Amino acid sequence: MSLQSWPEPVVRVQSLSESGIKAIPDRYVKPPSDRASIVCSPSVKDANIPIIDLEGLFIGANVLGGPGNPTLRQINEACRDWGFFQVVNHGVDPKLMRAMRESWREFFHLPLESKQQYANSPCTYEGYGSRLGIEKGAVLDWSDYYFLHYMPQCLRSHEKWPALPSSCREQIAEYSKQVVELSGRLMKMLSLNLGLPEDFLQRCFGGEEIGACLRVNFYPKCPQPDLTLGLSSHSDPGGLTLLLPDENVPGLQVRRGESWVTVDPVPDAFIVNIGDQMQVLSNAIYRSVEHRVIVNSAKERVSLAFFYNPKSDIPIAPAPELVTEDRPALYPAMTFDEYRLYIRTKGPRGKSQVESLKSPR
Ligand SMILES: O=C(O)CCC(=O)C(=O)O
Repeated sequence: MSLQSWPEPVVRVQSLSESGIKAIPDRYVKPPSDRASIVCSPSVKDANIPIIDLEGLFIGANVLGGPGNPTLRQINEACRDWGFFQVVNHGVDPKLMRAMRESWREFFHLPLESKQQYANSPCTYEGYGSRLGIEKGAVLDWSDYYFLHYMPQCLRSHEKWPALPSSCREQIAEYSKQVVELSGRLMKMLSLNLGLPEDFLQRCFGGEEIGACLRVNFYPKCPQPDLTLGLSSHSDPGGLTLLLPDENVPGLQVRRGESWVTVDPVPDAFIVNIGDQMQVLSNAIYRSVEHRVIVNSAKERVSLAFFYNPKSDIPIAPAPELVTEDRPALYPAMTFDEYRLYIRTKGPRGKSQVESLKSPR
């Protein structure tokens, strides 16, 4: 299989949705076991991922308080148990967050020709896209997206970011700067919670040379939401994800045992989740958890997923400090470049990749 081009002509889901079709094409119909209509078990019906207030936990880049700090303890618990949490009072400007989300909504509502000039290929995935994975005949998700690099600096190319709406490029730059700062603070908190020096995880990720990219997801209205998904179940391949959801339209579901919990977004919060690289580095003390997105017939949905990843060519393996006789290293070392080829080729597939890596005991 070649990552040079898509195996079939690209169909924009938004165009399908706007064409007024009453039934979705077979390409988008999921097998019954993957559909969103599976009822939640009563024990998780009212559950929601933890909401954590970061007020007063840091000054600038400095994290205040040690592992005994109640907020750090909450974060530690959330990383071990849910793999997901929402943060409020996180230091990123809420006005900028809202403006950024609205600019992207505007981008997706531009005429098709304006978006097509950014059409992406599976070679880098940068630009305007409508599928993940290059398997011919694969069942597809009900969404379009835009993917771009912010870091490393050598991959940042403003020409690959949308020129319209006119404020978009400037907003992307400022938003990404602020979200990278927040991610850096979270990395410190996670290091401390693992009993490691506060710069430990950042150093493992390559220090200043981390990777950071943004995927903006657009989920158009869907005439048969019960038959499909906006994004199939997956765990994120990278380090940490900071998601800015659509405030008014829930859609993200997080796996909880055999059930799925629909996240209720808190205004101006980020939804943070642990990615596979963090699961590997922490030797599975922290868990990357499967999630997926459901769609609906009444409202479109926009979300911005910011991925904070290790430098792409350094080997990531369980931290020796977290490997013991009782808990041997669960994963072999692998670079993120090697690791992400799996999702880029096969598309989203639950947790199959990180699980398949587990070293035989
Ligand atoms: O749209 C969402 O809520 C989640 C998006 C997501 O999981 C992703 O982009 O990887």
